[in-house]
Amino acid sequence: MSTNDQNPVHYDAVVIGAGFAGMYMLHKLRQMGLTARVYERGDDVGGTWYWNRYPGARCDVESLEYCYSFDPELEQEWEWTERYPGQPEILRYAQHVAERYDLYRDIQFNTKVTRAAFDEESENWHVSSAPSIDHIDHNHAPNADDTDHVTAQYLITAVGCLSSSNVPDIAGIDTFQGEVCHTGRYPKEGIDFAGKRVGVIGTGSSGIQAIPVIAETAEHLTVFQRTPQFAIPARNHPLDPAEQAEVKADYHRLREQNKTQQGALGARFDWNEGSVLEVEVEEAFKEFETRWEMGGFAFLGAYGDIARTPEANHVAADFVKEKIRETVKDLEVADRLIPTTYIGCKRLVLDTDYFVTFNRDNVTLVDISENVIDEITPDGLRTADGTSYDLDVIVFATGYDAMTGSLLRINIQGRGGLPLSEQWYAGPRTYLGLGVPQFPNMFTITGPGSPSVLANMIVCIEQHVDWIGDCIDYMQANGHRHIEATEEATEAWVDHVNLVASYTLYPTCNSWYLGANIPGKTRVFMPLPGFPPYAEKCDQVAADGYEGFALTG
Ligand code: N01
Repeated sequence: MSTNDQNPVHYDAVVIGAGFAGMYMLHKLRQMGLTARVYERGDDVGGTWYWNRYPGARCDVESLEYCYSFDPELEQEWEWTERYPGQPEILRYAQHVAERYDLYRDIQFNTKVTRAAFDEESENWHVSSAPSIDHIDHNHAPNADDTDHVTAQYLITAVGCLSSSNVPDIAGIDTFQGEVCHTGRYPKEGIDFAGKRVGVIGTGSSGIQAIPVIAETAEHLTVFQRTPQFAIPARNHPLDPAEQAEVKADYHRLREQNKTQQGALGARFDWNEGSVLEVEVEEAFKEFETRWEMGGFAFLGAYGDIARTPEANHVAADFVKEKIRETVKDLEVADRLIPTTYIGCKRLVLDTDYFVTFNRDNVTLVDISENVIDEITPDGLRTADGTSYDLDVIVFATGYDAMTGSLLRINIQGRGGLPLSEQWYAGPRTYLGLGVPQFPNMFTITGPGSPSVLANMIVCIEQHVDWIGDCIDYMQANGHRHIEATEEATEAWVDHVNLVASYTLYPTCNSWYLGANIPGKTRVFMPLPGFPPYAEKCDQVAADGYEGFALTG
């Protein structure tokens, strides 16, 4: 629907993003009898799973837990095929959901929201959008005349925490004559690596998943590593139909049990609360070995203090370091692959054949921690020591401007034209990760200050969408037109997030949780560890008439 400045169409809500958050939000708003328009940069639903089509892309949360629970029929009818869902299967699931609930008709694809401003006179959000120029096909030319304007009472951001790609500003990047891509903007048609010299820059979750698969066909793969990462085997496998049936027979129980877990996942694993420091190292290693064979995040559940206590963390880290040394034949290469951070301090990666890939003759590891990439050249790249690497393809697996990047690249203005970038100049400030002072009726699904990336994202999305729906219901029932987080509650919440994080080892390394991966980004811990107390707090706030929010109108 195209509208203009003079006569904008009005909706109850505008939702930005048609990933899992935006889709469920739209469904919820419709169930409540509200009108909504969803804007999406891509040409289909799926969000992160629409964009991340790189080889090996797979979720690290198990299929049976990484799916909606809001409709028992949906969770019963969808059959997952593998322990962890691969990108194509998750995208099919998202498309199935969009079709099943007839969501497509209210989603405007290939469109990016450029500006959203709260107008104090009309007391509505004014939202401008334009054709997306960076959508995956790169075939939609921008046209300023195409700009759409609509108004809405509520602005709901569902932009994802990891969707603003970080492509490092390396000299000469535009001169490269070969193919170049970022894992988070991977071309739909794919890339044929056969017979090519490929360079992958970055060894986080995306790089670690892509590297073994690319190595299988590339003539030569050079991995440019700035920081080595801990990785645990995922042990993906076809999903046993009997296991799936067993879970589905009592799905509700698993969902409820997951909500009692710190990460809102993995309730089927045994999470041991004991200390690794109270057992002999041999016994601890035996336990780690069992969990290593099991695969997945169960490894971290071996002992309760791994994420909190440096000495406990060292024991778990030593186990994984030993595994790396056992796996990688060239000891010098093994040494370069061994992380020096606490395990789990950066997001723990689940891998499939990552370390063993470095035994292949066609794979080279280049340490760029000090010997940085100086320049990208027409034929490849050159590192600071003067070595040139001839490449046909460069894959940036360099991550994201996480949690805030996707919000700040939209020109969002609150009361008095206050830009969100100004409100957040010293780092993101939210109340509950849901509301921002001076930005009335704006809700940020899985925003900074909520567990989001530290927990099962689908559980976090459902919890936020349900909370927002209840909140809007409450406002309508009580004749309120506005809700706005107070400064005091926000101040206290930001302090709380920092305090909780300080009890963990998370803030000790240069991770994207802290914004440390983006040059110049304010260093502040953005997500809140611990789903259960957070959900309880949100419930309490609602039960107390939205304590910490000002309700007016
Ligand atoms: O990004 P990352 P990602 N020059 O930021 C390096 C989720 N995810 O896309 O560590 C050279 O983790 C950077 O080095 P350093 C998951 O939550 C989930 O891999 O900053 N190198 C790092 O090695 C994950 O944590 C899944 O020193 C540069 C890498 O690039 C999050 O997304 C799959 C550089 C970036 O790693 C992000 O993962 C994929 C530069 N200028 C992603 N800048 C699953 O579900 C950055 N790097 C399994």
